[in-house]
Amino acid sequence: MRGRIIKGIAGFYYVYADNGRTYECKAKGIFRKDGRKPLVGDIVDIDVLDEEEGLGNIAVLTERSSELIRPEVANADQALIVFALAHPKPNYLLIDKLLLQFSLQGLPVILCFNKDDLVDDEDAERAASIYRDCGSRVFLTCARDNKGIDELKAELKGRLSCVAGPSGVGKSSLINCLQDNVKTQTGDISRKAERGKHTTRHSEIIPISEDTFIMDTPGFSSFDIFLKDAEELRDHYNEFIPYKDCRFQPCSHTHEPDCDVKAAVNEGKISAERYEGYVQIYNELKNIRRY
Ligand SMILES: Nc1nc2c(ncn2[C@@H]2O[C@H](COP(=O)(O)OP(=O)(O)OP(=O)(O)O)[C@@H](O)[C@H]2O)c(=O)[nH]1
Ligand SMILES: [Mg+2]
Ligand SMILES: [Zn+2]
Repeated sequence: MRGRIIKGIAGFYYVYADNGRTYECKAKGIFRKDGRKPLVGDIVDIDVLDEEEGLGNIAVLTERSSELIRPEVANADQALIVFALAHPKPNYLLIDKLLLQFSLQGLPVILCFNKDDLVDDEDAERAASIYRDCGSRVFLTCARDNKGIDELKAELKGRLSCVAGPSGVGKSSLINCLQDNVKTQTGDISRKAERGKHTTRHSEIIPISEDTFIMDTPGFSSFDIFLKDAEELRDHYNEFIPYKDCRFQPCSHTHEPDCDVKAAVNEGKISAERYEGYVQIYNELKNIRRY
C-alpha cells in the first residue's frame, strides 16, 4: 500500500496511507537497501503487518521531487510563510530572510498575514502592499473568525505546503481552520485536533484532504542565511527585475550613484521597507567574517 510519512518519532514513522488510515511503521532494511533515511514527506510503499493495530513496515522509498533542509521535509511543493499583523507585530526583516531562504532552495512561497481582526483595514493593507511585487501571493486571514480561509485553501489544493513563521502568529490555528469539516474516507468527520492551543514542538504533516497536505512546524525567531555572496542577493528580489539601467554594472543598488533601483524606491515604485531590508541583509552578508 502507498502512503506518505507524516511524522517521525524515535525510529517510528507514521504513514498516512491511500485508504485514509495512518500506520505506525518501522523502516527495517530500507537504509541498508537504499542508503537513505526516510524523511517526513516521503512517499513510501508499506507492508501492513497488523491491520487491526495499524502496524506496518516501510518497504520502498520513492524518489523525492525536493528535499528541504530547514525545515527538514521531502517533496514539499511550496512554503506558506505566516506572520501576524499584531501580537506579535510582523518583523519585516525576518519575512525578507525567509523569502530569501526559500528562493535559494527553489521553493515557491505564499505569504499570509494572520490576526487581521487585531488591526484596522488600513494597517492590514499596508503590510500586504509592502510585498505586492515580491513574487509571492499575499493573503490576509483571521484564524479566529475563519476569514480568508477559503482563498488560502484554494492555493494549497493538491500540494504539500510547508508552514514557516515565528511562534504565536497562528500557524497551527490556521491549519486547524483549513482542516475543518474534512471528511475522512471512512465518512466520519475528522476530529479538530485542538491545534493552536499549544506551542508546536515537532514538525508534522496534516492531511487536509486526500491530495492536500500541510506541514506544521515549530516557530522560530532567527536563523542563518545560506547565501555566501552578498552580490547574489539582488537576484532574489523580484521587485528589482524591471530596473536594469544603473550607471555602474554590476550595481549592488546600495551606495552607487545613478542607481535605477534607488530611483524607483524614491518614486515609490519599489516598496521602501523591502529596499531597506535588502540593504540591511546585504550589509550583514558583507560583514560575515571570512576565514
Ligand atoms: N486574535 C486572534 N488570535 C489568533 C488568531 N489566530 C491565532 N490566534 C491566537 O494566537 C495564539 C497562538 O496561536 P498558534 O496557532 O498556537 O500559533 P503558532 O504559530 O502555531 O505558534 P507556535 O506553535 O508556538 O509556533 C493562540 O492563542 C491563538 O488562539 C487570529 O486570527 N486572531
Ligand atoms: Mg503551532
Ligand atoms: Zn543600482
